Amino acid sequence: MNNNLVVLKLGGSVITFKNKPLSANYKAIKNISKILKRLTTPLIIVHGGGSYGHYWSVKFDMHTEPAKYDPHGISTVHSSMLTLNIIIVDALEKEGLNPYGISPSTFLNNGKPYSNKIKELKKMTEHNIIPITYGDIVYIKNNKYSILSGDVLMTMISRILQPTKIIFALNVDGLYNNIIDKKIIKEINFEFEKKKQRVINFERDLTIKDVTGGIKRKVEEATKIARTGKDVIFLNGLDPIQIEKAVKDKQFKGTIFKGKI
Ligand code: IP8
Repeated sequence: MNNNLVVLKLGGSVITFKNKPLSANYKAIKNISKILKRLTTPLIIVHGGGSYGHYWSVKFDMHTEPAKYDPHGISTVHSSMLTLNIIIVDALEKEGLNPYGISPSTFLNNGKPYSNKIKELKKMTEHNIIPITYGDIVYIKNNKYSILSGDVLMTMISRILQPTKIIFALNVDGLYNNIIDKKIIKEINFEFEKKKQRVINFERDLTIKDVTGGIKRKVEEATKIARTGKDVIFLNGLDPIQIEKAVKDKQFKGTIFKGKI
């Protein structure tokens, strides 16, 4: 089935300055928006929390395990994510695109993916809308909430919609095989996984802790998606021409997790 659909995760380290609380990287967001304007493929965007959601999640001690968190913390984390979502929506609108921000709570039922709702995202893209969802604090059940990472949302969306391209935009060029010579691993396959080679990246997250697990979580989710048979691409969102190249099947700088069932 050719779905002709791109799902793009904009990492928090690309769209915000993670070492400065509540600071969006407007320039990076604008540069990405300009590139997205040049694409014609239906697109769904997921974005991370960066110095918005992660900052407040740490302050209120909120995590990815469902628990009865401080209601003020729940409200604060969620509203900070709405603020960041609006910044991205505004930037895309300025480029003449038609973004539509959606809270990820919409896709959950008792904390589980609600596939009919996720399928609606695809329908929206067929009529020139770009749905933009994000990592957030979400209601699970029995007064319990949890932080849902945008990386986990990528897996949920990819499993249900089977996109043609699944891209994680990071603040580095891809995954490196070691920290000294900084050589990008071009392709990761299951043989690679078996060797348990270490992958190291350079997300410089000096002040704000990443409550959803940073690069480790991304690698885990990319591996889960690759197991469904889909390739997953890691590239540098601060060099957004790489997004255009990847979408247009041109050679790009980055890492591909080869899909294999
Ligand atoms: O940055 C986390 O989303 P992520 C969202 O995609 C919050 O892991 C609220 C911390």
